[in-house]
Amino acid sequence: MCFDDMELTMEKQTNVVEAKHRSNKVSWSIENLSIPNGLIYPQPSTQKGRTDVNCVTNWNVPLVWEGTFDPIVIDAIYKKTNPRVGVMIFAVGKYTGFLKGFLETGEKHFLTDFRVTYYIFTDNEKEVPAIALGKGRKITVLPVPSAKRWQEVVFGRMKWATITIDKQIRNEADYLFLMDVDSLFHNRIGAESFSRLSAVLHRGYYKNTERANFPYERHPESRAYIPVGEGDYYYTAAVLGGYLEDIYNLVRYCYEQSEEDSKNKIEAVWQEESHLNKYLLYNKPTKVLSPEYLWSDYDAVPADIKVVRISQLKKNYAEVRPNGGH
Ligand code: UD2
Repeated sequence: MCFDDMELTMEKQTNVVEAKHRSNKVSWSIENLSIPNGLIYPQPSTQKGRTDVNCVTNWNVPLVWEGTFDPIVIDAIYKKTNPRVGVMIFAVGKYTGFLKGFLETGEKHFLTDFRVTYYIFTDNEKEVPAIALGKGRKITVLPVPSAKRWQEVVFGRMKWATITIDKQIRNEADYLFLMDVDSLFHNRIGAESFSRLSAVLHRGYYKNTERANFPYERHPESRAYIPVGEGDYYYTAAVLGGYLEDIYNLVRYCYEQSEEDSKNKIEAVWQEESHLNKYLLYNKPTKVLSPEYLWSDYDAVPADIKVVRISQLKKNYAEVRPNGGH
């Protein structure tokens, strides 16, 4: 390698966007794709399948839509290793009012045959409702400070998730989700959502938006900056999942980058979602979930969304957020 090449390689290395303190611990993983003998399910086809949407990314991982998996087969594969699933949800201030609906519908539709712990981060433990939970499922309440601005809460999710994984969750969960609480489950979310790192396409930008128009952070001063001309998709920060250590690397990255911005008095345009989008551009998810995995009651459901699995509720922003506003 000549000197110029070496310089180029070194420059490239310093440009790598990844968690500074990457965890290299081994977490639970899917080891093989075996299923129990005698499982009955329809024969899969090599010719028929979804043709109205793209079911694979250009880095060749699945883009998951209804009709691209068989729930019986995929649940059987993952059920075998019986992962301990954690769901981190924040309910700070008035958002505790969303817990009941989220948990009750989660019990009907979310990984129903799996072990699940809902980690509820809240400033008001008394408002956590008592919900009848299925076998192997529980709630753990984690206190966090109240906030004067909603922006503090959404950024704080990355901070408190990082701290709490280190302190507690690492010993209790194999697979972790981070979800917005102001939503209801309407249909199955199962093992098809599992992968090392699974991210959801934001419903607002998934089919008709040029990447130059994605709401990425465009100020070069911010650590979340993505130049025009780059980008795959725009992902929502409202639903995320992955192996524990992969989620840890992601939340820690977003936390540290937003701290850097804050030292420079910068707040990225879509807060933690902007940092998340930067991370996922350079650390590609191993599965991309269609907007079936987070729709919104504000929007009509188009023909390509055959099943709404979770939908964000309409909310009175002025009423629920400590400082109002959109
Ligand atoms: C968008 C994103 C959200 C986040 C936010 C950041 C979608 C569908 N949602 O949502 O994930 O990236 O923008 O700008 O893309 N929360 C509280 N108390 C508060 C405020 C927020 O507990 O006072 C929690 C709660 O879990 C809530 C979540 O933070 O579900 C996201 O906040 P939001 O729902 O107000 O943000 P929203 O809907 O604009």
